[in-house]
Amino acid sequence: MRILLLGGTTEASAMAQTLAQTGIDAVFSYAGRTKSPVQQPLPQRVGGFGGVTGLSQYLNTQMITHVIDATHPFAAQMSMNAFEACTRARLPLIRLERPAWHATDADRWTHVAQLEDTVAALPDAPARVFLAIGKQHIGLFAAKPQHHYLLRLVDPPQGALPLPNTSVVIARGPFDVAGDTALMRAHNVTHIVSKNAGGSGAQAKLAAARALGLPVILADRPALPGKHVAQNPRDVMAWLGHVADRGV
Ligand code: 3Y8
Ligand code: NAP
Repeated sequence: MRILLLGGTTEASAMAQTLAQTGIDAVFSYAGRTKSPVQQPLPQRVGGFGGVTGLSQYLNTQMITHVIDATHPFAAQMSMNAFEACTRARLPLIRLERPAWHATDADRWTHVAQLEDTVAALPDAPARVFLAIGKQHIGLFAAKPQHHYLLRLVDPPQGALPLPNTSVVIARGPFDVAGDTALMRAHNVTHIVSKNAGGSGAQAKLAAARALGLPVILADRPALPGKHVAQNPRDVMAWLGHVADRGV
């Protein structure tokens, strides 16, 4: 058994710990989005594979027997490529994914179908918007330059930002409620934009918004292919054991 673990999330790091403890032959894969990703307890590779073709070649040359897709729920391209490559190679694939967040009565959430729709959900009158969505999609908000945007990024931005009126915070999660509440107060935030990432690493801002009575615009996650989905490393290990029994 030789496992490819597609990582980049808290769940992937927990999965890596479990695999390392069991001594199963596995390799951890990062996209290379950040300058210095967290070191994992497994051999790791960094960078894209080169689409489905590149991933298929990797699976073959590295003699991978199972793929665990523990990428972020919004890392849809990687998940689609993994599904396509594993289907072609007839390799077992499971997605390790955390449940979506659900509002309580105390929350002021507006759900939109996808990240691109969050812009239209912002008001026209100037506001102070906490864009807690990372770096890759902030260009969407150039359509509403009248707002002040608080950006939280993992690494300092290279070059000019696509928005005229910003404050930038460089921080890597997981985040806590006290920190996110203080951050929103310090920047007089009036609106929060977030992905429905689920999990614990990015949840603090929702609790902070609830405490401050602030509205949250939440993008639903994209639909992903594949029928095997687990919500914790233990279920993935059971699936591995099960699949191994069938001699797959
Ligand atoms: C490169 C690996 C671990 C994993 C930690 C989780 C928790 C902290 C919260 C906010 C939201 C956001 C962002 C976020 C969180 C965890 C997890 C998570 C959100 C690292 C990491 C990589 C990335 C990539 C990065 C994206 C960005 C998204 C920031 C490491 C730290 C906003 C997602 O600058 C960039 O280009 C950043 C790109 C993809 C989303 C985007 O579109 O910009 N994650 N995040 C992974 C790789 O190279 O393969 O550097 O150590 C991992 C984590 N980020 O092991 O504990 O599991 O979700 N990551 C979102 O949820 O909306 C921050 O600020 O409130
Ligand atoms: P994406 O849009 O789904 O993927 C874009 C391309 O990045 C993929 O086609 C692949 O390149 C490469 N890639 C993505 N994840 C990879 C991995 N784990 N190992 C190797 N290559 C990978 O992905 P993304 O949203 O940019 O996310 C990139 C990384 O950040 C992932 O590890 C993800 O788990 C992590 N992350 C993302 C978010 C988010 O909000 N999207 C949040 C937290 C963490 P090739 O086509 O060349 O193979």
